Amino acid sequence: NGYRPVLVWLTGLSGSGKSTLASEVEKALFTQGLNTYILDGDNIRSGLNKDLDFGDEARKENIRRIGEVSKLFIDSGTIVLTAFISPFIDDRKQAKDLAGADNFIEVFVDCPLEVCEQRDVKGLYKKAREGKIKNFTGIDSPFEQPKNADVVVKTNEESLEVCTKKILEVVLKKIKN
Ligand code: GGZ
Repeated sequence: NGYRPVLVWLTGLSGSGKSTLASEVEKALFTQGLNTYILDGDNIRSGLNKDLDFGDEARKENIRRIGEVSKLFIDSGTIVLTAFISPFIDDRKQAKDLAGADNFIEVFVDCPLEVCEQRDVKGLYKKAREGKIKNFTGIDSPFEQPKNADVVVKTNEESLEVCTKKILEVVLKKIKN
């Protein structure tokens, strides 16, 4: 169908803006007539991965399965956008190897912990601080920042529009060659 299907992998803390950005980028791609699919906690952790919690091993397995599912979508010619914290460098690398480096775009949704915690859209940071949720990323579970992301968007400094544009540019370039 004339373009290269890619996996757009968003990584970042809870509340950094991954899902919002994925859906903005999807809208823009849709406008161009491109087929897309978003994988996020809402459609993966509630179903396929509902057996997994937030321990290190479970997160690893979460990302492994998401990588495999993403590959199937790519094979079908669909552009995939994933919005998971995906805190470990090795797991993101595994997804990249699975998709193939030529089909993979790593997007670091970079937002300081303090800002994510202030936003606290779902009140989860508060619960984590109170010890009501264990292993919360950024509080008592690690986040390994990407060192060579294809795109870095700073959602606390750049507007949603600018962040979306930055991602879109890289995606459009990649799918055309
Ligand atoms: C991090 C947690 C946790 C813990 C529940 N740590 O902001 P949200 O709510 O909607 O996104 C977070 C989501 C993280 O799931 P992921 O599948 O993206 O994580 S990972 O890639 O690390 O496997 C948050 C909610 O689930 N959540 N408990 N302990 N986020």
